[in-house]
Parts: sequence; structure tokens; C-alpha cells
Amino acid sequence: MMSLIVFLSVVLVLGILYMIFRVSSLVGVAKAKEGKPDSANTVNAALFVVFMILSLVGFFWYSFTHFKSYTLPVASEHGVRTDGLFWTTMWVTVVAFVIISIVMFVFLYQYRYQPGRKAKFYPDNHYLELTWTIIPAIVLAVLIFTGLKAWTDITGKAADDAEVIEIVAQQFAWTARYPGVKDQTLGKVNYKLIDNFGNEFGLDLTDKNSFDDFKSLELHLPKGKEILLKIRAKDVLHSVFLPHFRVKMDAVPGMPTQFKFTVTKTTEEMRKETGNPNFNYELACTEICGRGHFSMRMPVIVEEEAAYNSWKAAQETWLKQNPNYLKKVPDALKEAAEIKAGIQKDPGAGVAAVTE
Ligand SMILES: [Cu+2]
Repeated sequence: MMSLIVFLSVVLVLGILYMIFRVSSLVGVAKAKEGKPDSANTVNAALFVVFMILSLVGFFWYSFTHFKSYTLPVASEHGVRTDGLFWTTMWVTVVAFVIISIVMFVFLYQYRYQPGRKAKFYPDNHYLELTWTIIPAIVLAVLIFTGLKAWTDITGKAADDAEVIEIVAQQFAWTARYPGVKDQTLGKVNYKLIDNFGNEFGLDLTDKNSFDDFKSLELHLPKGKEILLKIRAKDVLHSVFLPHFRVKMDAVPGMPTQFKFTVTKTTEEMRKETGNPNFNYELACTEICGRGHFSMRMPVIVEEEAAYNSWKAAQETWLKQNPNYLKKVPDALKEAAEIKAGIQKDPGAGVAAVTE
């Protein structure tokens, strides 16, 4: 009832405002004298110029005083390149924006109504039209093709020795899967094998490469080595976002995606650069994926390659953590699986093979 009254009052007030506007404009028409311009015409035209000056000053003031709060330090090789592309595009569009704004508002003032001045009929000018078509076309083509080149490099084939890591998204957490240190190859997965008892990756245990894979809830990355992130989603759309590395790629159910990049600064180095001893990289979900979306973040730790390798070697394999899945391993591979997963010591090769 109350909302109905509020609604009707709003309609009534709008109706009254409309009637006042109609009456005043009709009075204006009745009072106007032929050929004498309204002084409000010049005032309005001048106000447009004032508006333009204030807006442009505000625009540049805001952009420069808050510059640091919307740019993050960059920590990847391709990030420097994409940042360069971003700022080139930004400057080209800012210059075009300023020129268009000035011309638009100054012309409004310059060509306001004045008695005795008639508009000139100027149907077309081929040179003018060619100029304002060809120049923007060339500039846009250069911007688009340099961007496309960068994109094909990022999403292209990774180096053979690249560090392959799988990122799996689900409502509302990220899980990483690393190839084990013994075979350095991710085992096969099949979404049909995903279950509620522990096989969250859908690991295919008939593939011997899966025996030493391990799971991590932190994303550890080596500095200076090419990394290939293989990304998939188990339920809805998510998106991998590593802002400092300028990495952003959607995680799509049923359609694996990937992104390759090389990190250039360790967490420690970034702490020194930012002057923040608590600095940490993070992986955030940047696709609204449900009500727990805000909590979908994963700590990221970047180390020198040696430290990274020793972290990897210290991790327990997935199969060792879920030994009841040994029954899914074909009989012929069972012993190899136990050795590779670190459940049983390798009797043939001795201690060296286990600690390798
Ligand atoms: Cu998400």
C-alpha cells in the first residue's frame, strides 16, 4: 500500500513538472520577437566551453594524481609487452578524445545562432572524407595487428622444457596439479572419473604418468622459466587472473584453455620493490561464478628455480595420499605405481632413485 502511494506521488510530481515545462515553453513562444535571439543562447554556448574546460582539467587531474593506484607493478616477460600495447592504445585514444572534445564544444560556441548569419550548404569534400577515413584506419590496423601478434605468441605453442601446471576451477576453489618430479609429465584425466571420494581431478590411473602427479592448494612458480598453465573448469565459467603477470584466461567447462608466460620477479624481490614485507602474489577468479566467487583466490609463491624444484620434490604424490585408488591401477603396473608414487621404495635402484 505504502509503495503504491509513493509511486502515485512520484507520477503526480513528474506530471506537474511536465505541465510547468510546457507552460513556460509556450509562454516563451508567445513572447519571442522575430529576428531577436534569446540572450540565453549565447550564455548556453559559453557554458558548453566552460563545461569542456572543467571536464578536461578534471580528467587529466584525476588520471595523473591516482596513476599509481590503478597500475600494478609488472612481473612477467609478456606483461611488459602487453603493458606497452595498452599504454600506446591509451595515448592514441586520449589524443583523439581531447581533439574531438575541443572541436565539438568550440564549434558549438563558434557557430551558435547569430542574426543575419546563414548556414552554408556544404554537401561534401572528398579529400576531407578520405583523410578522416584513411588515417584512423591505418592507426587502428597497426594497433589491432600488433595486439594480435602478441596474442598469438601468448597462446601459441610452449617450449618443450616449459613447466606444465594444471589449474582446475570449481565453485569455489582453485586446485593445482603438478606433474611429478619423476616423469615431469601430467597424467591423463577424464571428467567421467571424477568422484566424491578423492578423485577430484578425474585422474586416469591406467596412465603411468599419473602415478607421481601431486595436488597443491598453493600455486608455486619458478622465476625465469617458461610456464604453461593448462586450465579447466568442473562446473561453471571461471577465469584465471594473475594480475602482476598480466595473465587472464577463462576456465571453461568442457573446453580446456591455456596460457604461457615467464615470471621475472620472485615474491621476495617483489616485497623489496613494493616496500611491502607482506606482499604476496595471488590468483583470483575474475568471472562472477556464484555466491562464493569473492572467496575464490589462491596464494601464489614465486621462487628461484632451485627452491622451486626442492619444494616440488618434497610434495607427496596424489596416489600416496589416496592409496585406496591403487585398486584402479592395472595389475601389471601396480608395483611401478607404488614405487613412482613413493608408497614403496624402489628395490632395484636403491635410495638414489627415491630421493632423485
Ligand atoms: Cu570462480
